[in-house]
Amino acid sequence: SRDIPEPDLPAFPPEFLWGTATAAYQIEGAAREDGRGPSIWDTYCRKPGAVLHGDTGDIACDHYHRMEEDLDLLAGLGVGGYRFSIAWPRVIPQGRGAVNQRGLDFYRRLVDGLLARGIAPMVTLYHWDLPQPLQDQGGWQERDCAMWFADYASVVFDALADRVPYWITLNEPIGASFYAYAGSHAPGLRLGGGAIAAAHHLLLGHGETVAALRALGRAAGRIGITLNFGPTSPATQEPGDIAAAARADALATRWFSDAVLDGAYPKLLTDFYEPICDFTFVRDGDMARISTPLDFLGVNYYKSWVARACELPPPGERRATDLGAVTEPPPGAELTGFGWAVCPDGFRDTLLWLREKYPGLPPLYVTENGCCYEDYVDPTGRVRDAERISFLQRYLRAAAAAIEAGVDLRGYFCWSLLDNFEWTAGYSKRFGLVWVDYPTGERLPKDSYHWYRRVIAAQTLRCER
Ligand code: PNW
Repeated sequence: SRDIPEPDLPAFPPEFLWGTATAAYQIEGAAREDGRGPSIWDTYCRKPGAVLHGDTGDIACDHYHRMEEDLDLLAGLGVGGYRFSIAWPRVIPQGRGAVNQRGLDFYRRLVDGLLARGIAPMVTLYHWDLPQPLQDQGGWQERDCAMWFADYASVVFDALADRVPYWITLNEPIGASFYAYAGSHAPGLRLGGGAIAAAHHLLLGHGETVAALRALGRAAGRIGITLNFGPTSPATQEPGDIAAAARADALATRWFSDAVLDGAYPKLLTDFYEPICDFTFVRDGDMARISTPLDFLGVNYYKSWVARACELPPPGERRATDLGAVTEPPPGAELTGFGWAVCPDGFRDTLLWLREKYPGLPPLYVTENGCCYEDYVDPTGRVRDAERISFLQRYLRAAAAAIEAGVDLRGYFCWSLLDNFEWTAGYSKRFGLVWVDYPTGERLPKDSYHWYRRVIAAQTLRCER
């Protein structure tokens, strides 16, 4: 592996937290084992046409049975942190009520295995896998779901709060609301105002959960939320395109961050949503609860877009994701295997923008950034993913530039440790530093794994000097 390029990066702060990220449904498998209940993704994967090739997370990377091997892969990488999510239906199979001790035990072993290897666990409490029984009661469209979530979080805190330094309430609530209730994610509904209410109830659950952890005192670790940022600019200078891009950008960058950091939804969009949403689900005190101060903000960044205007369905047929805008990659952009634009400058600018826009911004962690390409195992048994190395190199330079410009960025978690179940794309998109052979489950570190290991080692050496 001598031909893997040397990392070429400016120095990061000595205490910078290097890591990788995964999510429960995407890697665990063991969907019916040890008392786990069904989630909305188990159901959705069985809906014809919902997921490419009818793939499911039944086996996934079989991480549930290969946890020790995956812990060793993390240790071999030399990461200081690992971000994973806890499956609510493993801990409380019915969503509320009886706790499944065997589910909790799995995560206790995972946390202990990380700590034994000197790796800090960063735990996401909700990465989109709502227990199906709760969906049957209305899911996030129900205000009560916020309390069901906070109750589940409290069960997890009781078991693990003394050992987990970083908590994340929600991963990308946009995916769990707008895409789930008005798009192509589970449960696959196509709602208008109902999806906006779901988003509000997710945020309310976030606020209640922050309060629940706060009540345990400082020893219980730090808490934040992970939001996705997909900055969107107009494709042309036509007024219609400019207005369409402003709406798309408000949803893709500010709907959730304004609520959490400023205590209000962007007026541009609340005005636009007026024909489909009366916002009566926002009650007195909600926005204060939602904007409870956080210890850190998790930033997921994958790409930027440009948008043009398109026709809007009449209000009666309009979904929350219908913004009268179509998005596409910026012209001339290099694309990843998903057709997503490679735009490290957009990443740097997003980090700078966050600092400008929100005066009380807490420290940042990049909780996801990464790419998929047409990786393959070559005849010598190697995965030569030079494109991923180049991608990561450029994004890490952008992160360094943001730090240099004064952004309080404390860590970077590459998505993902393993190739895994990429939601509606099934197993067709490989984001891993480690190749997974489906369905034998065999792991093979890609060239990018070795490259990232050297990045981390070089940065760590710098801090020891
Ligand atoms: C994130 N988009 O999802 C999720 O947090 C991960 O679970 C996922 O595997 C990863 O990014 C890669 O997709 C996204 O369409 C899903 O812009 C869709 C989009 C962005 C992020």
